[in-house]
Amino acid sequence: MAVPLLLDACHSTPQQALSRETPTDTVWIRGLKFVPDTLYLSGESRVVFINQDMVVHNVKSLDSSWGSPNLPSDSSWSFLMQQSAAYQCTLHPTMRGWIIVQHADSKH
Ligand SMILES: [Cu+2]
Repeated sequence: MAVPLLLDACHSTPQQALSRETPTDTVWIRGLKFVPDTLYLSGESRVVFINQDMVVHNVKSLDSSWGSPNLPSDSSWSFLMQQSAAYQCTLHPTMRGWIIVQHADSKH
């Protein structure tokens, strides 16, 4: 009898708390491309990479400061982006993408 209430609470609150704290953006991996290849973030944001291809990909920054494990088809990986970065799939080095973190406190 208490179960429906519990489920309802789980469904509504954590989701809202998450989105208020950290905006989330998505980069799709499809057709041997990162889509969008350039992602603009207004401040620090969590980025989810979703591999929609039939082959394994990964996501690694060119300066090696962060990177995903190999991502099988239909899997995803997320990372909190704090600064701009260029990244690639090391399995397919022609696959390149860019994260641009725009900070609101930029000086004039
Ligand atoms: Cu790849």
